[in-house]
Amino acid sequence: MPIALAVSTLLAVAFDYRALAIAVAILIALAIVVAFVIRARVRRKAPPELPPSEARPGARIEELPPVEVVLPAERLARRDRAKDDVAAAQAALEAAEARAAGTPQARADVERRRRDLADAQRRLDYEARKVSEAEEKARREAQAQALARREQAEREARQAEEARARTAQEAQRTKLAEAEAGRTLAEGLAKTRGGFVARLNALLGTSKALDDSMLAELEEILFSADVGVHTATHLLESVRERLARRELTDPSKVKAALREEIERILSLGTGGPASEAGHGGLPDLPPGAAPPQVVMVVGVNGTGKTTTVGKLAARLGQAGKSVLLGAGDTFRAAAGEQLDVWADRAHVPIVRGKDGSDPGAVLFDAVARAKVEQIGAVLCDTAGRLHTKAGLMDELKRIERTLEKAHGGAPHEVLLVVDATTGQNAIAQARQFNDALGVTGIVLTKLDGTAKGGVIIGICDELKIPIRYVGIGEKISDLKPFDPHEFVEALFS
Ligand SMILES: Nc1nc2c(ncn2[C@@H]2O[C@H](COP(=O)(O)OP(=O)(O)OP(=O)(O)O)[C@@H](O)[C@H]2O)c(=O)[nH]1
Ligand SMILES: [Mg+2]
Repeated sequence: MPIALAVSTLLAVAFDYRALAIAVAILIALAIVVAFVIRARVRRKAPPELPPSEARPGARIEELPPVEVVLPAERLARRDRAKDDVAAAQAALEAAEARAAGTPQARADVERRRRDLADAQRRLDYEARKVSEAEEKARREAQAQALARREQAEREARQAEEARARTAQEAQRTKLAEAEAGRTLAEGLAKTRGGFVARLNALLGTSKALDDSMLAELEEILFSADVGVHTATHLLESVRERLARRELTDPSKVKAALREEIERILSLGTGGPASEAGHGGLPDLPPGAAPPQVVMVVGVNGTGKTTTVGKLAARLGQAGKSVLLGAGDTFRAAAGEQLDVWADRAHVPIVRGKDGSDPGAVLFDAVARAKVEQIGAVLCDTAGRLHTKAGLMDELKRIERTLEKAHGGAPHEVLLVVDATTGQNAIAQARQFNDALGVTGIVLTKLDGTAKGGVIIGICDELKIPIRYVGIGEKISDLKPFDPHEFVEALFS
């Protein structure tokens, strides 16, 4: 319009054809108005752009369950109305064509009806598309819901299955524990009780008079009781002193005095609170020390180190402590596998290295892992060695230093495992290991298999190192925290 006006004005100024310029301007303006009207009409009737149909991302068609789809009634009604409109427009067109008499007015009427029919058809296409899109969307949603319901049901079934498996496992474990229920301390000490203790009972359980021959026999029993010469002398002296003070008037009193003295000796070095209900067992970490508690298990070949590590892991685990095993015996072939089996039985993790690898490095890794995973205790198995071989003892010292590097203050416990069946040799071993490493506790194993259990009295008397546990069998529960009173009761009962 402004362009038309400008053109006519220019023409008028240039040629002074005023009337011509005005007419041209009016014609141009009219053409523009008509163009606008037509465009507006077309736009009003054109179906709007449709959004792309939605698809549920991630869902695979084959995993979607079949569903029934319910469409909104209003959407269907609109499509049906559009269908009716098409039919009506079609009928109107046909009527107009039939009426057409060749007049321009009739032709214009037919043209108009054709346009109406095209519009109605477009509208129907649009509504039909909307219906199928709505159908697709509703189907997807219903499928998604059905899928979610199915997944939920599967999840619940899985959880129920896991719970059933757990219960079965628990039952299995209980059965295993029952089957493995070790012997009592009294049963474990049966052989020792049948040895020197039985002889003591036979001698001192009589109503015979206390005379020199009885004392001579007592001396003979004590000296052959594997308690060691030093301790046997000590026990005899204590009896003689009390006899001299006339405190012991009959054999039963001598027996009671001996029991008392043995319990006193066994209590030496056991001072300080221990983690297992106050008697025996592994002591708690010193105040202020950060976990993990690192326990290094040492001893000569075959004393029961690996077995003790496994049994101890099970004990600590049952007491609620998290435990990790370090397979520091990389020397003996299959030592790692042996500890693996114990880790399985005790349900604790294990860090192993290759056979022949550096034991210090394996144990360093074990402690590092325990720190990262906040595990309460690391039990480090080591290769058995002769206490008389300096080179082998030096290797243990190196491992001890490595543990200290891995965790300040470690090892918190150096447990020496000694085999009770070796009798007096156990005392010699304990002395050598203590000199090299500073042993903090002793585990006396295989008490069940020997009458030489008296050695425990000699170890306590000579070395003053606390006995932490006693091993009384090969089963997982055959490791008992050492309680002097309980021990003496079991020995003399
Ligand atoms: N009867 C009995 N046997 C035990 C006891 N403790 C360990 N044993 C057995 O002693 C044998 C040796 O045990 P290990 O744990 O392999 O001994 P180790 O000290 O690790 O041996 P090395 O690694 O070769 O030095 C195994 O047959 C154990 O079952 C116990 O308290 N009583
Ligand atoms: Mg071993």
